[in-house]
Amino acid sequence: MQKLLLAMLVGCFCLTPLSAFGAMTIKLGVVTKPGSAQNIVAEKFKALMEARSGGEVTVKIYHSKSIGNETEILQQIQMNTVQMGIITVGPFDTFDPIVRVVNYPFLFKNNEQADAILDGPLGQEILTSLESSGFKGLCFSENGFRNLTNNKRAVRAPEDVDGLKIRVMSSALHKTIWQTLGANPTPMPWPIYTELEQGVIDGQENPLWVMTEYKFYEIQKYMTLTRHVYSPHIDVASLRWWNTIDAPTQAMILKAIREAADYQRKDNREKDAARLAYLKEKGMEVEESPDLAAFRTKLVSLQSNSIYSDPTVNDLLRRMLEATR
Ligand code: EAX
Repeated sequence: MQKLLLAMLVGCFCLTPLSAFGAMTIKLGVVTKPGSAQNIVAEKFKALMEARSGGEVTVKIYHSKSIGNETEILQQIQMNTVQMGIITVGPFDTFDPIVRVVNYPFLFKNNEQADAILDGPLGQEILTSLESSGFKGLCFSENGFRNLTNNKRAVRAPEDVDGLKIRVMSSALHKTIWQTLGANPTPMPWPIYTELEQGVIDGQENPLWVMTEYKFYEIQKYMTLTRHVYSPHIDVASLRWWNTIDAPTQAMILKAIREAADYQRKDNREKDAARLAYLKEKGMEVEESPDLAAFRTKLVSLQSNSIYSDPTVNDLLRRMLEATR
C-alpha cells in the first residue's frame, strides 16, 4: 500500500507540468539583429520574465539568423526545439494561409485601427487558427507599414514599378501583390543587403526602421511611402511546449509578452518621423505622396484571387474588410 502510494506520488510529480517556481529556459528566435523591432520585443520580454520569476525563468535570445531564417525558426518552434519567436507575419503564409488576411494591401487605415482589430476578436481568430499548425499565437507586435525602395527610378504610380525586380518575403500573397502591380517579385529570406548591393534585385519593401537599421540608404536611392501593407509580427510559442507548462506560468508569459508588444509598438511609432528625416539626410529621394488611389485600383481584384480561395480565409477577409472600411 505504502509502495503504491509512493509510486503514485512519484508519478504525479513526474507528470506535473513545469511550474512558475521551477527553473526553466525559454529559447527565443528572431531573424534580425539587436536594435531591430523583433529584438526590442524579445529583450523587453526577457527582462520582464526574468525579473518577475525571481530568476527562475531564463530567456535565451537567438538573433541575427544564428538559428536560421524565419521559416526555419518556425519549423523549430513547431518541433519545440525552440520555444518562442517574434516572427513577421509574411513567412507564416506557408504554414497557414489565414495570415494573408492581415497582410491584405491597404487594409488598415492607421495604427489605431490595426491595434483595435488585431488585439480584438478578429485578431484572436488568426492566433487561434495557428494552433492547427502547431503554434500558440500569443499576440501581435509590429514591424510596421511597409514602403517600397529601389535603385532604378523614382516611383510615384504603379506604372513606375513595371518590371522592377523586387525582393519579397516568403509569402504567396506578397508575390501576388507585386506581380499584380507589374513588378518582377523574387521571394528571398532575410537579410538581403548583399543582394541589393550586387543588384541581384532592384528593390525591396519594408518599414522605415529597416531602412535605417540595415543602412539601406547606402544602396537604395529611391523610397516611396506606399504603406501598402501593415506588417505585424506574431509573438508565437510552440504549442507542444505551451501544453506542458502550468496555468500560472502561461499567464505570466502572456502578460509579459503583451506588455513587451505594447512597449515595442509605441517605441517604433515614436521613432518614425526621425527615421524619415534621417533617410533624406542620408541622400534618399523620397516620394511622400504617391498615387495610392492608382495602386489600390490595380489591386482591387485581389480579394477574388485564388490565394484567398480557402473558405475560412475568404470569410475572415470579408469580415476584416467590413470592419476596416
Ligand atoms: O523585419 O523579411 C522581411 O522583409 C522582414 O520585414 C524583415 O525580417 C525585417
